[in-house]
Amino acid sequence: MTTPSAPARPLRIGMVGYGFMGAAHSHAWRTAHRFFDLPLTPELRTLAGRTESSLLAAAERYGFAQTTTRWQDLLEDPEIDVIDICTPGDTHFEIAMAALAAGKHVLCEKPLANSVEESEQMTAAAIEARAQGVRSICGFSYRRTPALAYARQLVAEGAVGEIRQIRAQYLQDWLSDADAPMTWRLDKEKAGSGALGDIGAHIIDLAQWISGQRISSVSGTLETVVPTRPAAGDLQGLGGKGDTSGERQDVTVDDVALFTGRFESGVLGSFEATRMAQGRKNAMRVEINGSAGAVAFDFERMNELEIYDATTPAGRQGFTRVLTTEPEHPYAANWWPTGHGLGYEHTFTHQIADLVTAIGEGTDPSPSFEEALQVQRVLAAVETSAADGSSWTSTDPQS
Ligand code: SOE
Repeated sequence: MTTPSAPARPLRIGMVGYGFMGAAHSHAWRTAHRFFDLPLTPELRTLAGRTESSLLAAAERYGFAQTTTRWQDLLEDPEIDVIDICTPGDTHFEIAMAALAAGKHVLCEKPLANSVEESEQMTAAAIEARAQGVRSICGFSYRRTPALAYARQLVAEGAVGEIRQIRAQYLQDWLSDADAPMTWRLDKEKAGSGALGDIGAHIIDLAQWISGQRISSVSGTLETVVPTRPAAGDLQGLGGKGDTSGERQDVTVDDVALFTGRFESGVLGSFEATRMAQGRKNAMRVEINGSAGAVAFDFERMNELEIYDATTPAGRQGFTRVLTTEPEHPYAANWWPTGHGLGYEHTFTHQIADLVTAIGEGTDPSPSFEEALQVQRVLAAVETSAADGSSWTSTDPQS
């Protein structure tokens, strides 16, 4: 009889929050080392949250060894290496700052914080901590979708030629029902903004990452389509059914965010983020049109990338649907045989695999807090522009 070789040194995780993102992250921490060769083996040590009963149930389900209702306990535990922040945006600043000061590696959900000021301080703290070998990353998990990572590769290789236009949409419909109940995602104090920061942040990050260019100015409009919602109700997934016989509360964020962005090179991009797009469940779409071709992606078909080669002879031109499940595609070789697709959860597993590799190898993972701060600047500029009648607004901190 033979026994498997000893596991790599442990990397102990303390997580704050256990909602949708807590579930996605803990799944990733549990599985990453089973599919990727990692220098360290993640261990789910302590889960922190406010409500003891649901916290205990979540810890059991997700596989954490222990729980605490004080997130500060995670920082005081010398055995915890990483603080994973899966809470609403209004708590990111305090937890991340304390974690970095305590010398813990930090994974912080997106958007980085609820304001540029907080993001700037978090970034400064992350840069300082980096000098001590402390790593930090912001959870723009969609970067780890094989098709999107492949799109970036193609664009960098020049497959689309010079970029002419960028088009990005993030369409969901879980707020289409005017009687879906209030949630923290509709409260500006907690979430910072609405569709703009929740899902618009993803397409801003992706458009900048895939094109390799920053957005330097924006002109935008924000709209709250349903101004009040039932205060209570039955939350199912993200939306659900509100109690229409009771009190209604004000929605203090946008339901729809539309903006035009100008990239550093002068290229124009159009952006749409909405949770009101009836029928669109998680249609996160990015299209890059260049002088020599184009790439187009839709998360509702996440295992495919459409590639257009304008140099193909006329009559045979058209988008080619490439199944990005092959060993040649980013991350795919670690999973299933040819053609067997991946899902939403794998993007998080890839994020953890990359983060653990960076921690183990002593390198800096991306998206860094600097990159997340740039996204935050775009979000803030869109809000300023919208408040100012869609005026063109710079994302440059000096302007
Ligand atoms: C809700 O719109 C949400 O859960 C976002 O908060 C996530 O970032 C996105 O991945 C899925 O949709």
